[in-house]
Amino acid sequence: MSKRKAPQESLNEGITDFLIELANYERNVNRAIHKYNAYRKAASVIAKYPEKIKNGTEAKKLDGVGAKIAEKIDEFLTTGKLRKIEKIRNDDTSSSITFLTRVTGIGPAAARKFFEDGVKTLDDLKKIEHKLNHHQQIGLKYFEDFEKRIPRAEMEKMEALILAELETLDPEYIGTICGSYRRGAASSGDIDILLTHPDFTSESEKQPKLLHAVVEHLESAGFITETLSKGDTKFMGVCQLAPGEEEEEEEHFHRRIDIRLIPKDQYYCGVLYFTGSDIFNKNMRTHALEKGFTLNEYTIRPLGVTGMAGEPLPVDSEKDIFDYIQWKYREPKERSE
Ligand code: DCT
Ligand code: MG
Repeated sequence: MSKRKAPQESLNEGITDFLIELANYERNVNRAIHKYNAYRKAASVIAKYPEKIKNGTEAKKLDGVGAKIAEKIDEFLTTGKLRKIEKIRNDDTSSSITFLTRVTGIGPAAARKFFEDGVKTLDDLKKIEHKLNHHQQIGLKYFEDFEKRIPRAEMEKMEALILAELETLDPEYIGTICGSYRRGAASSGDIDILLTHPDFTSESEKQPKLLHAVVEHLESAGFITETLSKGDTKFMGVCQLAPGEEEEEEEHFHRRIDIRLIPKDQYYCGVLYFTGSDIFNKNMRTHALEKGFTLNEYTIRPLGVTGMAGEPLPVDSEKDIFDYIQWKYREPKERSE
């Protein structure tokens, strides 16, 4: 999961920017995930709105914008700022915790603990480097690189490299780069790869080798440079493309990469989930429930009259999942919400 979302470019950028700032504050400082979701949802629906919003009443007509957010929009539009945001920015606790959570490996809880121990800045972290775990140390080492979004052209090169390596290793591998890249985004925060192989199903034995072989292969190719964590089904690490041939080529920074090995029968539920967006996933799950199905990153299951989930339904494509819940298929590019 990437830490920094792409800024929302729209006619109402001022509004969406402050909503995203409030969302991050609720998640990182207050650990109020419902408020985080509410602000994200409002920002996303406003980003898609084709007109310049004139006041809170107009915004309130949109699904996901309630009275409190409408009030904030009015304050922002009349005064050009928001007192709540000013207060958050000037508050030492909030600004320090928000900053610390930008380091990969530091979540809201760890950030608060560091803050309480007087650790507030990058320099403070460097001084206590020996107290950080390996993931956090790498997060600190590549802090500047990980803050940068990955241009689509570079994502395309990495996709080509990864898929070519899979093909060499074993042509039976199936790999998909999911996340914002699959949704057609101009830039991505990280690389989210899903991997499967016909030999690996939810009925078969675990096959960590299928994942580890790919990781080792990408390491010897010089592409994967660091490991943050490596389990039987999930690898988290760092990668970097070799410098390009052409002189005017953009510099290649270190990037965050996650690789997940998924049983073949669960692959398309996984691809759907990890393509997102997170808001689209929530809406799709809600619709699935209305139609009597429970959907998660692994399976889709029918709900019985008692509300008990039945056996997983067979799935051979993303389209199958849309069909079960009687929803019109949406291409990845149409899944921002
Ligand atoms: N996801 C989700 N709910 C979350 C987090 C993630 O459903 N709370 C899913 C949807 C997107 C996918 O996982 C990958 O997560 P990110 O990398 O955080 O999102 P992204 O859309 O790829 O955005 P970015 O370009 O910032 O990486
Ligand atoms: Mg991503």
